[in-house]
Amino acid sequence: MMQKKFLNINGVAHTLIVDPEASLADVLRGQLRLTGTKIGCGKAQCGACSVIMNGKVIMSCATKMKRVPDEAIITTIEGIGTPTNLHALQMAWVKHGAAQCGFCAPGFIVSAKVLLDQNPNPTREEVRDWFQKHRNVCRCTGYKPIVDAVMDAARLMRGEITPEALGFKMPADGKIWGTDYPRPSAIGKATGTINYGSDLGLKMPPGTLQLKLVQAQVSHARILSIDTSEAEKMPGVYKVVTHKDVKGKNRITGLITFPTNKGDGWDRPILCDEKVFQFGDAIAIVCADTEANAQAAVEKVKVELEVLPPYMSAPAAMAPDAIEIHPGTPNVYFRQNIAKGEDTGPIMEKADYVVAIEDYYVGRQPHLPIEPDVAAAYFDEQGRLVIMSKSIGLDLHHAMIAPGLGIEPEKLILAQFPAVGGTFGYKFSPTIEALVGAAAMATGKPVFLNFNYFQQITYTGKRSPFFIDLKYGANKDGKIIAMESNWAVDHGPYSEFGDLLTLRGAQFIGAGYGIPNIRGAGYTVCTNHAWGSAFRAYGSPQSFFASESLMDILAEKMGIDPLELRYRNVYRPGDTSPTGQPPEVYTLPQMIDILRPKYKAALEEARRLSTPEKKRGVGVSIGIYGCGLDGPDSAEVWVELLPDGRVQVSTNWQDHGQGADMGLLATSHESLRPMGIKPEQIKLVMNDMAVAPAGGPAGGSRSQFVIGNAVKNGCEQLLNAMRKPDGTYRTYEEMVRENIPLKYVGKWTTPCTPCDENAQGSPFASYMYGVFMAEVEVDTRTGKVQVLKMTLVADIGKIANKTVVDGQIYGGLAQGIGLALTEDFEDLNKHTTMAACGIPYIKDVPDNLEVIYVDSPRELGPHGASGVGELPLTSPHAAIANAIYNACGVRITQLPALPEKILAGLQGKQIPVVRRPIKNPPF
Ligand code: MCN
Ligand code: FES
Ligand code: FES
Repeated sequence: MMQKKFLNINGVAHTLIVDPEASLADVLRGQLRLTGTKIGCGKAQCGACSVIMNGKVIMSCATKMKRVPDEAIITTIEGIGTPTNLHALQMAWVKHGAAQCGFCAPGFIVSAKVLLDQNPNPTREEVRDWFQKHRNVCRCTGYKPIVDAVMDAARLMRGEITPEALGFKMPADGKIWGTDYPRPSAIGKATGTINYGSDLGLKMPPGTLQLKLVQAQVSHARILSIDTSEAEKMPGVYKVVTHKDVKGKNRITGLITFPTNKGDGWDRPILCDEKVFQFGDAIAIVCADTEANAQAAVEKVKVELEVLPPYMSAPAAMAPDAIEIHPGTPNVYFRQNIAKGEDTGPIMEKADYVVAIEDYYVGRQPHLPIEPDVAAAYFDEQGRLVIMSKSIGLDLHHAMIAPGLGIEPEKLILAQFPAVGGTFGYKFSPTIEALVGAAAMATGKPVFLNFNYFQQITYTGKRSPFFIDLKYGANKDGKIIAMESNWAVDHGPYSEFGDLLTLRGAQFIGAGYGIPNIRGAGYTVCTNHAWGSAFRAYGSPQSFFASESLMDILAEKMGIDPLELRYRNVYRPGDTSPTGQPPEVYTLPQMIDILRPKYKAALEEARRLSTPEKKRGVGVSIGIYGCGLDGPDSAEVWVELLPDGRVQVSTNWQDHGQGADMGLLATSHESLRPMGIKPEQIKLVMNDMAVAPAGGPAGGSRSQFVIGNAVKNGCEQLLNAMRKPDGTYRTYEEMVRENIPLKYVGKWTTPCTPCDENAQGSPFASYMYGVFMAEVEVDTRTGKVQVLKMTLVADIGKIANKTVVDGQIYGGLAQGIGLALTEDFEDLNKHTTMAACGIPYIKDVPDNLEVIYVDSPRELGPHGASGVGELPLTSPHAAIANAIYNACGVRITQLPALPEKILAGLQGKQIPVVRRPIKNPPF
């Protein structure tokens, strides 16, 4: 039964026929195509769907049409301002980089509009209170840029500043490199006009099939039969696709590169055939005319299973009686040794100080982008299958899914949606690309699939937990002379990149210190919990949690200050990394010098303000990460002079929200600046394999460094071709007249050597370095920790865009706070919503985030730049754990540091821990 509604939406009177049970969000987006309003959690937890109704902020996902009063006055982001007529809030959002992925921006902006209507002169704390109350969540920005934007918008609305103050001021030298030039996609994001996957999905042509998945509800099982006959008869159903319809090998290949891996990398089905390996595994795809019809038919697919024991952690899967999850491949399928310098045994015996820890554990951190996973597929006019998704590795995923789908590589094109609402690395793995591909191939029709948030959480990859044992031996001066490590990686059921991740343990446990002698081994373990995918800082948060906690333990044992102990040990000329590589810069001592006075002041303040109920503490840590894929890493960029004098720069520098468009523009502009080009004369062509070459995946904080160098190379070739003997530059017409080619292929490869079987090598040509400081307050009655301030002294080389890098760091620090205190994906019954997974809301993240950059140009970096994306998440959580200990004497060994663990520690009880894995398993 439908209802007639009279509504005033963005100043326009609408008569609508609606389903009273439909949500306002669905009506706005689906019926009115007002796609600026986004749907994230779908459960009144994130505020992405916020709109204004009769002067109040409401969550439209949770507002049924029957509760929308007749003649309601509704304002969506489209009613706030437009690209050519921006509202003050939108101008300020652009200025402050408050939209990174931008998926949260419309919800925040409409929410802030009501705040400023009610309170034109709010304090920062009032702004924070407002967003806390209205549950506006941002996963990218760390919130600070959003508060900055609201404060500036309020100033503009009060007439205290002019709109020009929020615009970009071009410096006299015309240089945008290193400035706060706004990213090209900022206006589209702040106005809700740029299309994300779910928006484009609504705008697909008639006849597009809507897909829903039949997913496993158990974690480990043998499939006995799949019966689709009843489902196929359901209304609107076009076809139910199973593994039998997949033309190729029906496997996603992990492109295994390590010969000692006991698996073959062909372990992940596109659609399950013989076994279910984890909860949520896709068994069938219902293709129907509408989402509702597809969902109804999902219930009718009959799957007969023989349920097997699920191994939900590395210890369980390593137990001697555990069966092989992938028959024929042992559950412990890869071992990575590390051996640097001399045998550590005798050195430990002679060491003045020896400290050791066991089973340090960083859990299965969920990525929690606000936008759930989404993909579409269709055949183009050349008969090619085009898959659009949130992929951050288009060319990589192409190679991973083409054989499984059974498609000729040249017949498959991958592209990103125009905007992607955050991935933080989960999209380094293909997720639903092969599913939409298989459905399009089986039906010949355009298809569309959008996960809900439950699916996003339960069926995308997660950070892989590490269990780490670690020992340091130090001399009487506190110099670490030997390290012994042992680590087990719970990589879930799919092996893709699991060997590489295990190698990260060798590369980053103890990184930052010139430890001359190291022995250890890491093991990759197959389990039935969520498959391991990349997560920002991949492998390093696990590594640093152990090595940076042990650093504090050593300092305490020696009776010296933890920052000073680090100062004695950090890389100096002559030192090498755990992989035996000399660092490319030696900035860590200088960085500690910068932090020292702030650290002393913070300790002093903590002492002064501590009370028995609220104990304060300060902790520090070192964090390092490499920029690049391991070993030689390449990118390609096309640079072409266009007839109108503009230069077109094309590459796949995939954007998750980090600012690929800005990085490409700034780097191109700086490289082409000698010809006097303006930024608006550079045309970017990005993230579509049909029109742009491989830049390589946007992981490993590699893009600015690696793609940036290819950009520079291509631009230099064009400039050389355009340059006349007198030093001026040819026009397009002159180039054509002189028959000089207009298009140049820029290429660059990192001069790296991969690590050998002892993890020795030079895997990365540039690193990012950070010294973190956390200031916390522990409530001794509840065990709850509040982070009061985070400080990061950062060496990221030269900066391409200041607003972008600030935003990257604030956002990464916020994720570090989540990792330290709240975030987890462990319990399949509990950790199923954004809030239950522990996403930090604005009041969980301090407004006081301080970043200090050291100016240290990289010789190999494009215009001196290194990377930034992952640095802020390398070890902020270790600083927080150290600060908790400093505050109240409780040492948390397994994250997250939930209140109950801290309370147990305060009461002298055993702190609950995850089961311990078998040490040195047979291999
Ligand atoms: N940059 C800069 N100056 C430098 C280094 C980088 O201005 N010296 C800019 C670059 O131009 C780019 C950004 O900083 O806009 C990040 O650059 P880089 O460190 O090279 O990383 P990538 O572009 O390869 O991005 C990936 C990185 C990773 S691996 C993850 S995971 C991640 C991240 O960046 N996921 C993100 N940042 C994210 N930010 C958002 N909002 N959403 C994600 O999903
Ligand atoms: Fe509605 Fe999250 S609150 S989508
Ligand atoms: Fe807020 Fe990405 S910018 S979620």
